[in-house]
Parts: sequence; structure tokens; C-alpha cells
Amino acid sequence: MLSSPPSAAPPAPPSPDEDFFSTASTSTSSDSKPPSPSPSATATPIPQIPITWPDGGALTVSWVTNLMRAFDWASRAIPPAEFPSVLPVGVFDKLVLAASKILHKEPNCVTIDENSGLGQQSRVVVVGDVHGQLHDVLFLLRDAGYPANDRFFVFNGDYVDRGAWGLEVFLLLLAWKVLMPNRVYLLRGNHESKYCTSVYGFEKEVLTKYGDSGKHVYRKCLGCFEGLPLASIIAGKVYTAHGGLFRGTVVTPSKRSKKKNRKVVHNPAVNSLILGSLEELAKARRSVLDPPWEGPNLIPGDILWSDPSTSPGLSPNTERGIGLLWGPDCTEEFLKKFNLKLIIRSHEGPDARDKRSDLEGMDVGYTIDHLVESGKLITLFSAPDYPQFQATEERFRNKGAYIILEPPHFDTPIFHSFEAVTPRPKVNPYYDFEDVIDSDEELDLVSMVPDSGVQLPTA
Ligand SMILES: [Mn+2]
Repeated sequence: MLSSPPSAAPPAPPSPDEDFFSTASTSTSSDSKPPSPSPSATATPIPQIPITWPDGGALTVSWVTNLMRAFDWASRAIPPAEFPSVLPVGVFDKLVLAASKILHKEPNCVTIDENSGLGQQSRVVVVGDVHGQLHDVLFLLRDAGYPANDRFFVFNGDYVDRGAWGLEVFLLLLAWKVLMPNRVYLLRGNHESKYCTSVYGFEKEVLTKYGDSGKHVYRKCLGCFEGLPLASIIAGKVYTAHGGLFRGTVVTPSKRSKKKNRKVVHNPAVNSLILGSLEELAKARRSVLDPPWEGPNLIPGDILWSDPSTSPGLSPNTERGIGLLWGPDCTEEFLKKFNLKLIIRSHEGPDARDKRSDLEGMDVGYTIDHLVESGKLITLFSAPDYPQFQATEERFRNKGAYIILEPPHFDTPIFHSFEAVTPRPKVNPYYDFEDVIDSDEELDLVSMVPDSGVQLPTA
């Protein structure tokens, strides 16, 4: 129960561009330290809660900014179990339904070009993993500027898990999507799945925040995850996806038939792995709770889980147990074949990079992994001071980054690194972070997939 809810205050209609968390952080293009917080910043307008669904159902910029402000306020002022007093389950339902309808209609690979309104005044902001770090996402949106007619956003997935405010982050991004479906694009990450969210905190977070309605809310979120598209192509020159590249299918004549019947052979022997095409991506079946690591539908799992390597060729990603490793030669082949200049993928934070000897550390929010004749491959990670919960005293203290793509060609990345908002409100983690420390590799799929076969990845 709320003893003194802010709704008791006179409702101040928010304006779209007011500075509602102005003391939060600072961009680190400069070397200055983030300012110390002042939680009682007088400039902070009080949010209107509980959130209600607008009459007629059309969201406005002020509705979305009030939602962000309400989440920010709630993260500091009330226990997680009182979250429904901010966002009642009925309003959650309407938001997720509106977003799901839009998302499920989008193609596997969304295109952002002249036909979608990209012009010579436009900018495209690309964002990597954010992992439930609400305050850093709020900072990023304010730093880059909110989505607008001339400001597109592409989010590369991993909105939830590990951080304590995955639900808030996911919902505020859905709100922007519903408000501006042709300016905001939300791609799927490997954490937008049943198996990741059951291990890395999101499921428990939702159950804690919504109590008796928790199972319902979690199920609706999973349904929405299934609708998220897998990749984007910006201005015909930039490909983005959470993990990266993916395999193609090898078509061989069927042995049983002498006629035209051809059999599609999936997941063939390792030495016959070939790079997938955009045509194959367009046909993949993405509506799966957990992208499979075996069987005929491997493109979603590859796109969400793969990593680049400095060794040439395509090989199974044995470290993760799902997806591929691809070399600079594959980056070159993909860029050249589809006339692209840039691949922006995410998926590897400072913890993952700490364990890789062949690639740079994720200290400033991005790395350039492949530099080839046709262009480059970049890893972009947007969660600073990640992970939120760590078993060791020592932290990575990494910066996060986002990329801005500008006209005329939108193919030259401009990097913006930023520090974490400090201090984060104190909360209990929703997962046993000491047991899954630094790992995306310890997922126990045996226990999560009861009827799975013998060859189990440890993703
Ligand atoms: Mn990931």
C-alpha cells in the first residue's frame, strides 16, 4: 500500500522535453566524472499515477514521458511488490496487446529507408544490450534525444534479465514502439526467451512485481518476445542483429526420390556450414518461445546467439552451445553479397569479452571486430557498469555506448560512450547471480527442457 502516493499531488501535465532526470548522469565524451546524485531534484515533475490507458487508446508523447517518469520514481520510492499501484495490470494488458499487434506484423528483417521516411534530415540511433538497467536507458534516451519524426531508433535486443528493472525497460520501449511504430524498432535478443528469463531474473522480477497476476504478465511478455523481429537493414547499408550472422540451408536431391523432390537438409556436418542469405532470413519462423539449437529452424537461434571470431570460417559456437562463430571472411562475404558497409551486433558485454583472448574488451561500449575490404563489423553494448549484480568486489566499470548514423549514407558510425547513472537504487537481485556469475554459458537446458534429447547445449 502506498501511504502517500504522488497522485495526491496536483496533476502537472508533463511536457515532452522537460528535464525530468537532469541530474542523473553525464555523457562521457568529456572526461568529467558523473555528478553526485540529488534524488530530491526540484526540477523533477511528479508523475501521475496510477497510469491509466488514454481515452480512445491513442498514446501521446506526454503519456510515454509520464510512464518513464513514473517508472523512475517507483524504482526509488516504492517496493517492487507495489508496482501495480503505478501500472495496473489492465493497463499493462492494453500496452502489450497494442505492441504485440504491431510487432507480429513486422518482417523478420525490418528495413529503414526512404520508404519508411528516412531522409536527409534524419538520424538513426542504434542501441545495444540494456539488460534492465532502467536509469541508464532513461539517460540514453535523453542524451540521444527521444524518438521523433527525424530520429529513428533501432534497439538490438536484450532488454531484460540481470538488471532489476527489465519489466520497466521493456514496457517503456513498447510504449515508444506503439507511439511511433515507424520510428522505433525493437529487435529480439537471446534474453527475450523463456529459458533465459527463467534463469537470469526476469521471470522472478515479474512474479515479484505483479504477485497474483505475475504468471499472466510473464506469459504476455513471452508472447510479445515471440513477435520481435530479428534484424534490421538501415539505408540499404547497415545490417543489425543481436548476435549477428546465421547459417543457410543446404539443399540436396533426396535419395529416395528420382523426381523433382528435393530435400532440405538442415544442420549438416560442420564442414558444410554455409552463410545464410537475406532471402533465407525472410523465410525463417521466428515465433518460438526458445529458438531451437537443433532441427530445421536454426536461423533465429543463430541470429540471437552467434559471436564473431578472428579465425576464418563458420563453426558451431561450442562455448554457448547454440549459434555460430564466424570469421572476418564471412563478414566480408555477407557485406559484399548484399552490398552493405557495416554490421552492428551486440550480445557480448565486458564479462563475455573478459573470457575471449582474440577480441577486445568491452570497456567503452563498442569494439571494432572485423575490418575487411567491404566494411566493418562492430559490437555495440549499451549497459554501463554491467552486470548490475556481481559476486566479486571488483567490477568491470565499463561504459555503455550508442551509435548515431547520419545522412547522406548512414553508413559511418558515430559513437557516443556514456557512464552509468549512480548510485542505482538498492534492490534485491531476482536471480542467483553468484551461481551464474559472468556466464551466458551455464544455462542448464536439461532442467529447463524436460523432453529434450541427448545433445544439449550449455547456453
Ligand atoms: Mn545477448
